[in-house]
Amino acid sequence: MTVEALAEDTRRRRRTKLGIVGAGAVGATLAYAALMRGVAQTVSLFDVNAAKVHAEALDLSHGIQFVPMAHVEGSDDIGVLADSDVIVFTAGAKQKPGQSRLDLAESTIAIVRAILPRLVEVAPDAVHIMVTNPVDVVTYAALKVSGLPPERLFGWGTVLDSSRLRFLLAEHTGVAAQSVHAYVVGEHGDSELPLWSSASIGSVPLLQWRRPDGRIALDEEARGRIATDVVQSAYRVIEGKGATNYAIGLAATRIVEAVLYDERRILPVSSLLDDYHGISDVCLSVPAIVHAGGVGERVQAPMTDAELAGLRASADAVRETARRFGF
Ligand code: 6V0
Repeated sequence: MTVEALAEDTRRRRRTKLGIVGAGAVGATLAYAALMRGVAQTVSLFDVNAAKVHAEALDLSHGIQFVPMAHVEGSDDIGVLADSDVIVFTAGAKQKPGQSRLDLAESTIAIVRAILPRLVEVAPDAVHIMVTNPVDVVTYAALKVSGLPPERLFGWGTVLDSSRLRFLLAEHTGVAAQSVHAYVVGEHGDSELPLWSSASIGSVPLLQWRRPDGRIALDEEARGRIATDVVQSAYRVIEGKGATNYAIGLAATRIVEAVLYDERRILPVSSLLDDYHGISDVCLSVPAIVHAGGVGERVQAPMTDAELAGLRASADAVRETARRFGF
């Protein structure tokens, strides 16, 4: 990077404001990860639990000396999010052991109805990223409630699931997760599916990757086990510690950066589809270009007939839940 480019990058970071709705396990960890990476000049937290949001903001502020220049604020007044550039929505009930993400829909949709119009009022130019589960249904509901254009509001989707998939494939093949290129698409939930046919390790198609003894590394049995592991990952973390927070905090920070710095990264976010492989009018994760305006072009990933059938089934599952809640 040239000196001029570095200076411009620093200036941009100084002007930016990240707003976070919900200062729970996910919201507070996102704030922490964002501060560590120096994503924005101001990180603002809003939560209905005044004691909790003030305490989180204070705790984070006490560490400000050790991170790139930033300011943290927290309030139970939504005005604290005024003029945010990006707002990440994490308010909602926590997923309890044994509870599916769809079970959470009713309470979270009520929160969306109550808060979204106010958010649009205080931060009219923000890009909104939904994290609250069930994220695909919540994203669809939020679009309807807010009337925002579909590119300006999208869901965190399967970015974390894809990162879990890459971690497991990296473990299985003995290469770095950063060298694995693979996407989980569909619902962030039980009907999601990995796109095996287009995945690769380095420049080698994943299905052709061989072990040192020459055998194919990812036969059908191994792929099935890994796909199940990806879906079960969150449940296992929740069973052990009551919530998932670190990976989602890091992953959410990545997408915030893609928006704030107009990075045009391809990320599997959940957005409103319009004739994506023939699928329309449902929010679902597919690889898409994320930039300053929010979510851009959905990348037409090549799919086998079985993968396409899986994506269609996932779309039906999400649509059915949305319909159950009047959307
Ligand atoms: P948490 O720790 O219970 O925090 C939720 C916070 O939201 C609490 O502090 C509440 O006080 C607050 N809250 C509730 N209602 C409101 C409201 N009306 N206005 C403002 N704040 C409110 O939950 P956690 O942080 O663990 O999870 C939050 C949401 O993220 C849940 O829906 C999770 O299921 C979801 N996650 C989504 C993931 C994804 O990959 N999409 C991953 C992890 C969690």
